[in-house]
Amino acid sequence: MRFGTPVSASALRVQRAPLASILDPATLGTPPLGALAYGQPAQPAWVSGVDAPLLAGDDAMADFWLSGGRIDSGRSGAAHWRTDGHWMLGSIDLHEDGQGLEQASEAAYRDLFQALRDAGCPQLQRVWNYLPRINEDGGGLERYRQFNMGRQKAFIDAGHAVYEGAPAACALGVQRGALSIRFLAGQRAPLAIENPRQVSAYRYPSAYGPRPPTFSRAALAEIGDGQVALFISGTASIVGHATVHPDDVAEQTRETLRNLSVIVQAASERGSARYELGMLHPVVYVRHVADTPRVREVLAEALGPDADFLRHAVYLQADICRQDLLVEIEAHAVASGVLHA
Ligand code: 3EB
Repeated sequence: MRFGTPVSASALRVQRAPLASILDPATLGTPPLGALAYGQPAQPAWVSGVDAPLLAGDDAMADFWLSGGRIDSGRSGAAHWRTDGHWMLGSIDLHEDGQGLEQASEAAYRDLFQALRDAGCPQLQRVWNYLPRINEDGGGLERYRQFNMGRQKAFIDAGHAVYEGAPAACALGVQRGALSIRFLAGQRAPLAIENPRQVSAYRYPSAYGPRPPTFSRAALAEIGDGQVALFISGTASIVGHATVHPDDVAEQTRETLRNLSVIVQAASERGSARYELGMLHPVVYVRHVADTPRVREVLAEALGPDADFLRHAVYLQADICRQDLLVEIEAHAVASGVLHA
């Protein structure tokens, strides 16, 4: 395969392709802005690995982020980043080294915000968070809840929105390794989208932890050449603020699809770009490997066996941020249009 490059210098593109396609330099002209490789360690320096096991024998896939300009790279504390002057892609892998996950998360996000300043891309568009042992106790508080405390503190200290206007994000649990954060930033603040079926995560009651999570359900960003990107955060079987169908992976998958449909519809009302489930490039995270066939089956029943959604999907094993959640889906899509002013 060959990567399409953006028409204008300030534009951004994203393409999902087999990771192997980058190992053949003939197919790759100049290296992209960066890539997220699912289920694989980072290969060239511009690739960030998402260290969650691939499911069901799929080929290793990656999302390649392509931009028009000349690329500079840099480092801000633990954050490594690449920018073309318009867009940046960064990654942080921070070992806790006994400091506790709250402190490590605060430190990681402090470096993330420093990276945005150093690279000259002040507006966070999308964040991918991977936490080792996310549901384990971290000394009286679940580790995901510790992460939420450190993350929110760092957002506040950096002057970034923790309620309306928070970036789209996902937060998954991995078995081992470092706290891993991947992030995309640009020049203009994206338009945050909420899900009318769900309480905004940043308004979750304190029963879910002393500090709420800092993310919007989705975000829309004009990415140049008349295209608008939709970034959908990790989406699960939550209605209001409660987990529904706690012990039923099939029903959780159906509920997650309902939430995705509602987000796609809400996003289509915020500009002239029209989104449909079939346009999404999803990552499906399954807590129990043994549930994978059932999740695939339910998606095929709901969407049709040849659905584009299924053709585009990457399946990974990961823990979800609540013990009772068995599946979570995040996605992006790109469509022609402009945002409403
Ligand atoms: C939820 O809806 C499920 O902490 O950044 C989804 C997406 C979830 C992002 C985050 C958490 C996060 O609350 C969990």
